[in-house]
Amino acid sequence: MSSHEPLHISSRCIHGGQHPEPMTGAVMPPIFTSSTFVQKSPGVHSGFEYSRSHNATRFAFERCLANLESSGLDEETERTCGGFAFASGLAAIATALELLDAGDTIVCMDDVYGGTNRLLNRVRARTQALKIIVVDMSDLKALEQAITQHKPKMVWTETPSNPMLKLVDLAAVAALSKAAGAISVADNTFATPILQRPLELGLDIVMHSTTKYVGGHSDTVGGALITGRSDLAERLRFLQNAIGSVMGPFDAYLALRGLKTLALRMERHCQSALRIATHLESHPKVARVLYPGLKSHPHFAVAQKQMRLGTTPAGGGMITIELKGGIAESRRFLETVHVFALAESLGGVESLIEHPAIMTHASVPAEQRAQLGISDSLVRLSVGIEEVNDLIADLNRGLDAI
Ligand code: P1T
Repeated sequence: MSSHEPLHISSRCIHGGQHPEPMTGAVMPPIFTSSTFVQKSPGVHSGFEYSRSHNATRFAFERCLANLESSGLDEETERTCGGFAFASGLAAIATALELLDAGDTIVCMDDVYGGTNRLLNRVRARTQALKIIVVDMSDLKALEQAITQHKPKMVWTETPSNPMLKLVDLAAVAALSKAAGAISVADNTFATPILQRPLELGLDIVMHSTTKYVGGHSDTVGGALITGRSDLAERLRFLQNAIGSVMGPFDAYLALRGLKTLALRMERHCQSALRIATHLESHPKVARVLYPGLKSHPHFAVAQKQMRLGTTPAGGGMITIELKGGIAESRRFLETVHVFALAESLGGVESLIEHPAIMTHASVPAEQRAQLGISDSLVRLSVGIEEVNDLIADLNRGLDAI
């Protein structure tokens, strides 16, 4: 089913880029485990040679995600598909960075997943001599100035950002990058294509940790890149195969299965997160609530414009709070809650909670963490799809223990 058919996004989760399996008519693609494919004569084959390069289960997932992100390149022909699946989110990021040459400059959002920060500053600055300019892109003037001054080859953004949930105006990032001849990339892990589709706003590449909402069940690790530009699709297809950090067929099966319910899950994540954020905002033990769906969020206007469930603005499933107190209070709170599991990661059906300074963002230098506001009293919540009153009761119990 192609993107030319005017299906709603929730139907595209199920049908986007999908066709019955040609031999049996199976509605879901089988898990193709074969590492290699027989040839009639050297170089004469059915389009499938070797599973790193060609895997039909992975292709089905790549086409569906390409369709959801409005790539326009989601037909069942390997040459044109605009979706690429990797062994992890970081493997996807690492492959995207290979679009750059040694010594190039990248302008990067200041608040990004700790692993993204680590890969750029502690690996690629050394091995690829990348010059990394860090900017708070919620300030468009600062972004414009950085682009003018440093002439980057790539602009890397993340919105909502991890863990401070800052919002970046994607249409503005796309326009500024394009004018400067830079490739623009948006990490869309937190919003998912249900809430925001960066390619429709002019971005060149979308990145996902499919470990999170896309997979949705905390049972697979994966990543993806999606583009609507056929020149970049060709280069990414080459790099995906040449570097080889591909998603395996079992993970592709789980990720595709996860996509089927993405729209349904996001609706519930958003509803419950808004209820919880509103509740926490008036709780005496909570100093500050950051949630893009609350009027008090500093970038509420961008959220209203950019993140939507259908036509209704929506804030997503992630909430970051600052507790009153320090590390002792944070520990007591996190040790007491039990419906929220204390664990890294996010975006699964189960609610997760974590301490960014000690857990997901420990690899960010302390000075940069302090600048960003990643303090000892900061806690990040991934609101799952359990009954919301159970979640509120659990958080109340934790806050009572402080
Ligand atoms: O973990 P991996 O699949 O390699 O994805 C990395 C990644 C990239 N981008 C964002 C926005 C992410 O949140 C992540 C992974 N994040 C966590 C594990 C976390 O708990 O924040």
